[in-house]
Amino acid sequence: APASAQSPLIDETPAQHDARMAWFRDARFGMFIHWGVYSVPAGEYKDQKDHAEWFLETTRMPVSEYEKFAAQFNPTKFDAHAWAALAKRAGMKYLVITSKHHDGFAIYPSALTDWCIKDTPFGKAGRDPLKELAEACKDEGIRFCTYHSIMDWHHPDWGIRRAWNDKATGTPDMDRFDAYLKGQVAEVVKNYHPGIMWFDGQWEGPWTEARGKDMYAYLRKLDPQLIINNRVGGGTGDYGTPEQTIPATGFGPGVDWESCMTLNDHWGYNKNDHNWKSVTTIIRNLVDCASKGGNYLLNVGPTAEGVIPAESVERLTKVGDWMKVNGESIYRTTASPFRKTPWGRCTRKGSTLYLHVFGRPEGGSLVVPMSNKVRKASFLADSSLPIYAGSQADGQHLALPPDLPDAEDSVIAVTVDGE
Ligand code: FUL
Repeated sequence: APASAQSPLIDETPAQHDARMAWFRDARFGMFIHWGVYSVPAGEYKDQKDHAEWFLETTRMPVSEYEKFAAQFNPTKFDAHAWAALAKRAGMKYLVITSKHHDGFAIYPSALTDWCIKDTPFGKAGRDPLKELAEACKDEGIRFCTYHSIMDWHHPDWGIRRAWNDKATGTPDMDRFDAYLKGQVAEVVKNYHPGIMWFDGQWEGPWTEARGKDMYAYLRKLDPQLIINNRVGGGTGDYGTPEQTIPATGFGPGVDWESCMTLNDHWGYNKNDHNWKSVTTIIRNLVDCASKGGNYLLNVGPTAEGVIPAESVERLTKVGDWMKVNGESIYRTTASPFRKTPWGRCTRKGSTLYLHVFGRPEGGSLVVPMSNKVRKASFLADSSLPIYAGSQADGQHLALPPDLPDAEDSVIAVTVDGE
């Protein structure tokens, strides 16, 4: 669903809207974290190996059984600073962690339910993952954000009661549920100050359009600077959220969006999933998003011990190496002035274009489809490499050296004449 360029629900001038969205637009790259009691079974149930954060729903385990995972959730290796530092090392500017997923379990001590970290050995030892991570993010200069599911398979008042919810009694009451959810997101906003409230699970019937609009307005009143994604319900929200895909041409001018994607094939930790994306794929996906005016939110699924899988760390570190050299072609950029080309992508910052060369064109001549003449062109990775530019009928031709500096994406900063 397209996000509205501007929320109709809150009095906000276009300038105020731009100011509120500014950090998000500048950031371009963030870390998604799916972490909860489902990390304990790590995807396995009986002889099945493909479960993850949907464990309760896909196994149909009785809620009373599922609740027992809480007693095993003791992430003694959790180091909030290491997580925030990894995001920073990767070149990410924000992170979004699940304060509650569809199973209803809150990863922070909620005053409104016992189905939360309070019920785990970790919580009983006085630890609060959200508090620790929010503080670590502040120290590392990473914007802290939260994902909070609307749908709740555990709560007795969620309007579609699962048959395997053997704990729930009475009749579901969505007004009561709405009040509970508002109470929880208010806890999160007041105690941890997220930059984004990333809603999800709004699609089930009992959550209406009216409730979505009301929730949006409620949260914006609580924190006027808060950014809310477009999964709050009612088609409202500040930005679009394509999932596991990058839109062919973006969302058009003035509409913000963010593609979220897994690093392997699951969001929550699955110990049998070894289908990791390559560093090249990750970098090119990030560039693809930026070239169309969007962000890339890349997921990690930590273990129940609190460890981000080594395969994720390894890849993110390598992406960070590329970002150290080429970050200026990503942060604070806007969409490419022209459609994607056979050789790669383009991002833009004022009169500077960044040409992202994924592959050296045959013959070594890069055609940039624009009439503006090239004033200056040089590789970010090695400014000593010569690039010869000339104007022809189909655009500007750049003659590239035989070897490009970067196998994943060699970036050429180009200054052009005119608008
Ligand atoms: C989906 C959820 O159902 C998945 O579990 C995951 O959180 C993804 C980001 O959004 O809609």
